[in-house]
Amino acid sequence: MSAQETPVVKMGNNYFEPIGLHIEPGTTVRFEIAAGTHSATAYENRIPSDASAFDSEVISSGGFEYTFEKPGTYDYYCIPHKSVGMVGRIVVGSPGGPAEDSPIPDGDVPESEAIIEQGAIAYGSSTDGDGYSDGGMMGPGMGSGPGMMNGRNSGWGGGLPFVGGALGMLGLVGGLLYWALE
Ligand SMILES: [Cu+2]
Repeated sequence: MSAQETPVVKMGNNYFEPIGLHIEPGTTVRFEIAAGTHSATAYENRIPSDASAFDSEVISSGGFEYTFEKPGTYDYYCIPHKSVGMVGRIVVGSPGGPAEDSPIPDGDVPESEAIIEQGAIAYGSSTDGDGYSDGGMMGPGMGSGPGMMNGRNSGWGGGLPFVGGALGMLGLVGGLLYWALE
C-alpha cells in the first residue's frame, strides 16, 4: 500500500498536524501519536448528520485509523487538550454540515475553502486571531512542522503540489522538499 492512500495526522503537544486536511470520501486517515498523550475525537454536533462520530480514545502511543465515508466537514478535538485549543478539521469532498454553521468552540481551525485549496494546512501557519483563512498559505520558508513525515519525494511527481486530498498532503510534504532543494 502506498503512503498516499492513508494521510497521517500527527498528534503532538498540543496540536494536530496538519490542522486542516482535505480528503475524498472513502479515505482512511491515520491519527498518530508524535508526542504526548492525546485523542482524536469528533464533535458529535460538528460532523455531517449522517456520519458516525469517531473517537480514538486517549492514547499515548501508536495511532488510530478512521475511514471518512460521508462528505462534509468534520471538526474534532483532543479530549485532554481541547481546553488549550487542540482541535482540527477534515473536509471530506465538499464542505457541509453543522460545523459550517458556527465557529468551533475550542481553539481555531482553518476555513474549509482554504483547506480545499491547499489540500493540507500546517498547524500554526497563521497565528492571527482571524485564523487560517487569510494568508494561511504555507510558504517555502516555513520549514516543516514538528510532526512532518520524513517523506520521500516519490509521491510528488505530478507537478501539482496541492491537488487535494491525500495527494495534496503528500504534495505539501513533497513541495517543501522541493522548495528546500531549489
Ligand atoms: Cu492532546
